[in-house]
Amino acid sequence: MNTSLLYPRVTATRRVVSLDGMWKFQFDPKQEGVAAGWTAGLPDACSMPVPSSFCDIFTDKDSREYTGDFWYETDFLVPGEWKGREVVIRFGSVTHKARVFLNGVEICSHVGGFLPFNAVVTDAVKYNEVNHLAVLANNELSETMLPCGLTQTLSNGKKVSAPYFDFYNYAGIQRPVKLLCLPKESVVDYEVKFALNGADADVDYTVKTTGDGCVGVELLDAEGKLVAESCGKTGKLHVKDAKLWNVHASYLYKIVIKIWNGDDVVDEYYDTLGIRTFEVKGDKLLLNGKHVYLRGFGKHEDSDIRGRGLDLVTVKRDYECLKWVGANCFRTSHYPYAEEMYYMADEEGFLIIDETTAVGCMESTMNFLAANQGTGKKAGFFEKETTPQLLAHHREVLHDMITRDKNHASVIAWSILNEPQCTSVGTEDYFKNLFDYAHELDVQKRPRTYAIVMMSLPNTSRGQQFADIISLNRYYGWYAMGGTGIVDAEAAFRKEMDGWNQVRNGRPVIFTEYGADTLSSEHKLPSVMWSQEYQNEYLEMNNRVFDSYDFVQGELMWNFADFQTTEGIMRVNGNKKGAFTRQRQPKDVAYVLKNRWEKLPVDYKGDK
Ligand code: CKX
Repeated sequence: MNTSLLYPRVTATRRVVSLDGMWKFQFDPKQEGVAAGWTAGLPDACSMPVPSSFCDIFTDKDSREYTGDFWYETDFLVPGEWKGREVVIRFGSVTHKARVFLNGVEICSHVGGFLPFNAVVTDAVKYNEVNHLAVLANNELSETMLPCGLTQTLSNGKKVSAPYFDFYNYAGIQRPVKLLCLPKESVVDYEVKFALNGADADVDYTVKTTGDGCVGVELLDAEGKLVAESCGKTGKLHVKDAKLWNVHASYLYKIVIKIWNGDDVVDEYYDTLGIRTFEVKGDKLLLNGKHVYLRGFGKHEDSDIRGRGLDLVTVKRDYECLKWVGANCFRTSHYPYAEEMYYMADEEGFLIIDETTAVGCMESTMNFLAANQGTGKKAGFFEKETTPQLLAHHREVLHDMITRDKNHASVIAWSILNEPQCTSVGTEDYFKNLFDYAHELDVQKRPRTYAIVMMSLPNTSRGQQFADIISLNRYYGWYAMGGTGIVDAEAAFRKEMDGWNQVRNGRPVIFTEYGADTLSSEHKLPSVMWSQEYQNEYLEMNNRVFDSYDFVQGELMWNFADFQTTEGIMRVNGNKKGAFTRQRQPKDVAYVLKNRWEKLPVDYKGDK
């Protein structure tokens, strides 16, 4: 069992071969594949690119909306020189469930569609020969798995997804697949925490390995010069005149970890490392001890045709747009993103609020709007017979997300849930368990938060007491009091903010969502809802409110770009709250944001 979630790297002791490309693919609506021997070869397969979501590639609706079991297969050769070493197939993500078979033998299974897992195939591979890899995946939603939803059966017998969340249930092998060759004794994980002492910094590290060999750790600067070294599985690297990682001014060191056997290097792993501290102090957010005001978006991994499949062109374009508009932060709503996104944030100096897949934790009526929110009366989502199962899965997701992402300088906070039903008593045990676990897992003790749905108010919201940052998703002027009602929306918004001020106990408040659906085709003077003019007016009203409360320390608009959802009367072929279109072109509101965010000082509302 190799549980290492380290990002794959080629070093003197490690090899990485990409298995991405055109694979074979077949739906299995009758779940007959295993019994019928499909692990040896799919009987009626078509081609399918990996990574990608299969859905939007097809031109017929049954295929796009397909819900159930589906198969992928490919062949690959394992070099003979790899004999005696550990051979692993690393999946960046398979949405939502996977069973992996190599040469007909079941190797492992995995639940959860947005984090990596390893299939250790050391004993199942044939060297210098072609190996046959088959993956049985499933994209059904349930209430015991994240994200939550239902799987329904239509009268024609076809299954469909009924998400409790507002994004399309894209599925497939959506992130890269890599074949790894590792030494038997290898680095499994490492973690770091930082302390700044005047101009210097201390990096406390812990390394996990599979054996007892001597561990040595080196820190190189951006020019490759050794600046600190230490030995042992735990230790301290003292960095003189440390160059700190900062917003839009990143500086990345390289950490090199080696396992030694006498003079021989048994394993070597390296990673990039930004030195920085991040903390909540009173109602301020401090990066390297200096105040920072967050501005940016909630995002999605979502683009035309590719769906949620990793597309580096889109990743790069998104960062270009984020820089252009003056953003410094985004939330990985509503799942951990592909690792490439975090490495680029480290490089570009962006701040990330890293979110688990806990979205849809409410029984909803229209994908995302719950009937019983805010009443505090009905039995809650976390008081079901199945809650223990959900909690166990949620803990696994939190564990793997923090394990995978904890060393990124860009990651400043953990968002443990998005818009859960959180007005009933059961919320508290569920939340406490996870919020405590996040602190246990993260040596840097990053602040923990969750995005609070608009119907959970200061006096009805249970669970907010566990958050280090209060994150609000608010839609005054859109879902509540929209159109001409926007005049009253502002007053109602302010009243609620006064309420949060009463219960926030000195903590900062940020907005993790605010936004208005807007069609890029619509202009209207005077404005109407859905027009670009209305989106601007909506934003101006929200900005006025944000600016008048000092404890508001961040604004992440919903959403960075228009994105796909399931079809329905509330959506025009997707959610249109983007500042950019789905094709990443600016709507008018992007210029309003740019104008504001470029003028706001980094330490806006900091201590004078
Ligand atoms: N928040 C009333 C979660 C997001 C949705 C967003 C929306 C909701 C609002 C909840 O995933 O897209 O409706 O635009």
